[in-house]
Amino acid sequence: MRRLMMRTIGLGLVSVILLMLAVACGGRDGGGGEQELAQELHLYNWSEYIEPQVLADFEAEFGVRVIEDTFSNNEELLAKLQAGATGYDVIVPSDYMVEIMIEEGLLAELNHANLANLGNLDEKFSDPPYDRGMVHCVPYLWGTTGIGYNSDVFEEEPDSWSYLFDPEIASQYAGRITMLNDVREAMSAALKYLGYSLNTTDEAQLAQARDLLIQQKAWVYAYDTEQYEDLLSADEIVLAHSWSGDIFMAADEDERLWYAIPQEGGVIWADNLCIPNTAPSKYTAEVFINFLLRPEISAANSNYAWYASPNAKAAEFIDPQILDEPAIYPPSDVMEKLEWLEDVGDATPIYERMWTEVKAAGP
Ligand code: N2P
Repeated sequence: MRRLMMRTIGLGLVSVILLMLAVACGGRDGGGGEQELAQELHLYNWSEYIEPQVLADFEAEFGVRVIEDTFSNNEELLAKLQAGATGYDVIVPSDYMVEIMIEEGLLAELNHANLANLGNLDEKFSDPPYDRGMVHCVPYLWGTTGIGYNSDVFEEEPDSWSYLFDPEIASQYAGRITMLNDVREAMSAALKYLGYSLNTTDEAQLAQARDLLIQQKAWVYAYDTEQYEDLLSADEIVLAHSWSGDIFMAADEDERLWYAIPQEGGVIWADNLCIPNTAPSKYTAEVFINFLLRPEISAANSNYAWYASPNAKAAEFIDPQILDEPAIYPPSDVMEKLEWLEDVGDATPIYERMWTEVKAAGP
């Protein structure tokens, strides 16, 4: 009898502990139980990369205020997290940077139970090589890197990296060229011009790319990732190493502007919605990401930023001008010439050193 009583008390204790654990897990956004939305969501994003009305709609529907802060390249985002920034709920790194952040243990795993709209994604994007099974991130928008230009200035489309690097051509536009302020992008442009892979880890090839970028400084107005389209429109520059959508977005206001994917090929990239493992409100971040996966919402962001969408269900809501533009959704023969950036591992410090040398060199 006494043994039976002890066993009953024992079992009772186990149940109480299990119940407490369940409540604790539920409260921590992970368990699928009742979860509360935070009052604020902190988004760390690229500039002009989300339709402001989308943020207003999210705020109105969920009562969560979105506070957005912007970064200018992947390395700035990484440095911020490495320095211990803990306030961000959602960040938007590119493909190769997702790989690095996973490796460094900076990202939380997503609870797919809170992401019912994941099925809206195109199959081609739903199992990315840098994050198999979308364990950590959800693709947001994708695009290419090429050359933005003022079409009044060029009789023929400047669709070659030689416009930026060949001394005979680039010198004609001295002081009127910008390059992306982005280590992997700038090195990629130079590497492609030289005929190398943009993921090379060969130090001699990287040194050649560095030397080319240093030689080019004589004609470069600025290294910039945020205002080059405005500089084009203001006639400060005529050629800009560019991300596709930024130019098309500006071309909507100034029809002289256009964008070319260089014949030699260039970068194809995808940016992703991820949650840092220090996020104050992981559940709210997942609700936000799921909202962005709605077809109309996803399309609204493409229509605003002029980037291609990985969301198959969004297509019917995307402006045909965007869907039918071969420089936004490139045909397969162009796609074949494009290369994804990958984490270059041990070569990363070599890229960083070369880039520092470029920045430090005199014009
Ligand atoms: C938006 C910048 C595009 C992001 N202004 C490039 N990965």
